[in-house]
Amino acid sequence: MERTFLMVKPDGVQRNLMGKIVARFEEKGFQLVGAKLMHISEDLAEQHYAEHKGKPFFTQLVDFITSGPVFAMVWQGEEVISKARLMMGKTDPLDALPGTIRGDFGVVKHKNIIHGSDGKESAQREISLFFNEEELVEYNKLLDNWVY
Ligand code: DGI
Repeated sequence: MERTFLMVKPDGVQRNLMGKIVARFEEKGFQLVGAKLMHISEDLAEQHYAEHKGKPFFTQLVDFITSGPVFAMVWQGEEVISKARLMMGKTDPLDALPGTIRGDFGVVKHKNIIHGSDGKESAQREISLFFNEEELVEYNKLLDNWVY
């Protein structure tokens, strides 16, 4: 079963959106296998956003993601990587469709509520950047028989 890394960014935490965001993925039928509220160090932020190093918005990105606690999560499910991206909506909340997290809750690109891995490789890389194997919980839910 596929796994992805999702993170409620500092704006989402401050705006009390953690519960609503978790509920969307739970209701879809995906399974939460790891979660923690944490502050991101500058070093971790730079590693996480390494692909954006050198871009004009990089400093703003690192400052923002380290500006308050984030809610880091690992979710599991069929095609969860691409489907979570669909549920998040486009990067710029003004382009994100209503019904998506960014489309429903965000207004500006640099405060777009949620991060989600964009492929298998980044999911693996980001999960291991943020979580130890012992922090991820393997379990069965009876309800899964009604989802799958
Ligand atoms: O995978 P995404 O989060 O949808 O988008 P991404 O990987 O291209 O960019 C990572 C984050 O960087 C994004 O969530 C918001 C921020 N960002 C991307 N492009 C811009 C930006 N921030 C500003 N200020 N300006 C941009 O052009």
